[in-house]
Amino acid sequence: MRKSLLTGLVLSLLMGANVNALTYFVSSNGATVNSAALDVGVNYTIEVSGQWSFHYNKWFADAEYFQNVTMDWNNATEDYPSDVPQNLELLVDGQDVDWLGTTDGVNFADDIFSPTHVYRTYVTGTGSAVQFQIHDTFYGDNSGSLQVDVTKTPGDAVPEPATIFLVFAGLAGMAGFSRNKIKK
Ligand SMILES: [Ca+2]
Ligand SMILES: [Ca+2]
Ligand SMILES: [Ca+2]
Repeated sequence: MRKSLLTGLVLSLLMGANVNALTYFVSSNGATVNSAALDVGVNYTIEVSGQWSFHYNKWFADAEYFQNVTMDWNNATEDYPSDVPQNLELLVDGQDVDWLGTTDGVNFADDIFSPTHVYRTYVTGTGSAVQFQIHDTFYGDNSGSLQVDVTKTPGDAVPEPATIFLVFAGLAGMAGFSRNKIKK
């Protein structure tokens, strides 16, 4: 039992060191989704696409904007109310994100509504997973999900020796842990 647990931990560590491109689907039912562990010091692009609906398919929202009173995207609203910026959007690690929008699919910038509903943000890996969740005050009338793609940002150098060292440090730590448990 302990051996299989240890094997699982080792495997997840090794797999975490090889995150290149991962796709997740985050439901509008409020469930949280954890990514694989992101490599320490490596820069990742998080790209979100799609839209989900609230109030029984009357209104739609994407990662950052949502439809307001006219029930169409011509009246896309970024933050409402302004003091609750996390309302109706995709949170990362429980926090509101200034999702970068695009009108040409190439350049991404803050405070831009994406007609294609594609948004990006950038994070640096810490060795841990990042968590995604669609935030709402009432989930019972929602449907749909957002697609989240996590990829290594092109052109960034990968600190392989540091990553390998961390994996071995983790293995050594676990070996010490299991030895101590056996002694008791
Ligand atoms: Ca928003
Ligand atoms: Ca936001
Ligand atoms: Ca709702």
